[in-house]
Amino acid sequence: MRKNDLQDANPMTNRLSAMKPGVLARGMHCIVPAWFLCGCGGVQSVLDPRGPQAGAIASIAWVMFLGAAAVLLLVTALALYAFYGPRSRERRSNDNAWILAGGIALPVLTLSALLAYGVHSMASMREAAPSDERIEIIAHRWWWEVQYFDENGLVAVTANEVRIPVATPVAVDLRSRDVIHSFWVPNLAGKMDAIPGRTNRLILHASAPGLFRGQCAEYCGAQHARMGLHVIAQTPAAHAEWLASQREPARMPSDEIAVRGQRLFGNHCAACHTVRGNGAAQRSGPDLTHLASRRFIAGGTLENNRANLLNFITESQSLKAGSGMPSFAHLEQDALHAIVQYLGGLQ
Ligand code: HEC
Ligand SMILES: [Cu+2]
Repeated sequence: MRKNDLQDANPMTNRLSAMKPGVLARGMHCIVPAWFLCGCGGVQSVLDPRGPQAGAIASIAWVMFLGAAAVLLLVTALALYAFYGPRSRERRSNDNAWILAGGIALPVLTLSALLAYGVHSMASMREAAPSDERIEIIAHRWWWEVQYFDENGLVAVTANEVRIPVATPVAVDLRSRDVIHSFWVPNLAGKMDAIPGRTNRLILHASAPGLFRGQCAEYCGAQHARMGLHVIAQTPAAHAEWLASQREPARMPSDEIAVRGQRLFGNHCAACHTVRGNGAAQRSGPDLTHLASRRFIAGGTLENNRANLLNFITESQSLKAGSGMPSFAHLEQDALHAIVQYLGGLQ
């Protein structure tokens, strides 16, 4: 496993590993204060909600945390009083009253209040979404297939990148092709499992435009850690424009090298990939029709640029060992360049 690849794509790992090991170890010895964790805010953090669903979850977390802290303080104060308080027999109060009040009434009241609050907040998370537009996400080991539907059916297919219009609740139906995965974009919503043979619905709702990282949250095999994704929330106008361009078939290659790349792609790659309009229509790997319009490849772990594309095609089995993408190190350099030239043109 090459450490640097992960660090490049995940600023959180970057920040953690940038700290000296001693600092991290010392941090673990004391109880890590909540604000220390907030320091990791922003990228993939539940403490930095960017939509109503994630906001409700963050509020529940804070209320539970403060409630638990208040109970801890009360119990600690009582324990200190018992140890160090006045000892005279006369001041001893009625033991049974203490047990009834502190052991039964108090927990029943506080826990019921927290439960009622939690159930109420959960209900507010089940927002209704417009039914004619939805997204279907199919989890694969170890990448995410993303299908966009409108009222007439399937519109476009992408991978590892989910685009949604801002300020609109979007229904996401989750399925799995192989084992149980879990879809989690902490800044926007809670976790939802993707289970083979089942469809689970989740609502994604971002209140402002942005790029939000997500991660498979259920251990699903060797490359589970490299099964990331990004959600891009954009203005409704930009979203409509983007969707219209994704709807189109792939661009035909214009220069000679890319034409050669297309032919090589047909020989070596079309058995697993779709490039709509160019003949390739297999689905065991990501749809590459508009590959060049995506920000990341390989489960959100590598930025999408020519160097990384070339690297991934030749070394996929060392970058993402065990994945369904074979390494193509045996191809000639100019053949690889032609393929990358072709892929780079798939806007
Ligand atoms: C045996 C099936 C198979 C063949 C053949 C294959 N691929 Fe793949 N490819 C995959 C799978 C599966 C993935 C997803 C890997 C992952 O991220 O876990 C993938 C991922 C990719 C990606 C990254 C896409 C993304 O959005 O993350 C690119 C680019 C790619 N393949 C290009 C190629 C090229 C070019 C060839 C031919 C030289 C090729 N593939 C041949 C199965 C295949
Ligand atoms: Cu997974």
